Amino acid sequence: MANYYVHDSTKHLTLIGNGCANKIFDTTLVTTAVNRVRKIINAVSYGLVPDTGFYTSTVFMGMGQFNTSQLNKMKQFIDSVSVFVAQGKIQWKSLNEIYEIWNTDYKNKPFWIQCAQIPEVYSVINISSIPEGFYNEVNNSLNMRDTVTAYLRSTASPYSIVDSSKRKIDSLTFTGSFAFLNANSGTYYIALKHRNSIETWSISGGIPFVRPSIMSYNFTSAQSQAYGNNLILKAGRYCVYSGDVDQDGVVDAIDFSLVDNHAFNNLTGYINTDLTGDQIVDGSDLAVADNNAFNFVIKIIP
Ligand SMILES: [Ca+2]
Ligand SMILES: [Ca+2]
Repeated sequence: MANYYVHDSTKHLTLIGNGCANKIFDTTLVTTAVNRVRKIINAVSYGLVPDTGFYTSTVFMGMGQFNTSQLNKMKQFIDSVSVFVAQGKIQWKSLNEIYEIWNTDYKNKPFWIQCAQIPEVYSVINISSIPEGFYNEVNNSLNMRDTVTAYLRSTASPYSIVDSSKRKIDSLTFTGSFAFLNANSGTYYIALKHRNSIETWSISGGIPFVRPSIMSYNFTSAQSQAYGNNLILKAGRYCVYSGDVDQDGVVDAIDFSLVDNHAFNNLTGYINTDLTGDQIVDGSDLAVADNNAFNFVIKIIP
């Protein structure tokens, strides 16, 4: 076994296999070991830990304790995580393969995390929302995935912020999984903020929230899903109003002039005046701002 632990001091590898370790003893329940794997998969998928690298996890038995009972547990563990392997969420790698990933694709660095650092108790709301300008009616998709911040707010004045979560809304499902670490069970408003949309709150009176659980809320299914019915219908889907470039809660001549200026200068890229999400500021963005300014679109909150 010793060879597996030899470190080549001429290579820049200094750390390997130091992820959340699963030690399987005679007394260890297989479900405990499997749940450890499930926890880190969930934490990655909900953005609670970084998803820009990979987590190496060692699964092993105590030295000198290799016996039939442990061998059987190891087999059960391997069978139990095969569902995650099939989903592409985990992979079996040799130490050599992990080293090669580290060596040839340095930007995808392995993370180091203790089992105890993986968040365990939190709630998730799968929130569906469409920024009006980003919605491509022909493809029934968003022109880009973009980041939205969801706040949980008290239903009693002054409607203070209880928790928040930032996720990308998927361009095909119009949904993001927002994890909330702090909020206790109760009734809250969801307040959605997006970089160039009108801030939009959930249905009057708030929504029930259970910790821990997985819930969903859909801002696209009906106009009444937003406080004050503050949504616009576009090709059968309700969208949050676009055009609040300066994020002051109103779409007006100031937003229009910001878009106008950038359109005149042919600006491109990830900029807030791109109301359609196609990375270009032009007449189509102006049309959205113009229309919503003309219609006095404002945020409507309790
Ligand atoms: Ca504005
Ligand atoms: Ca655009």
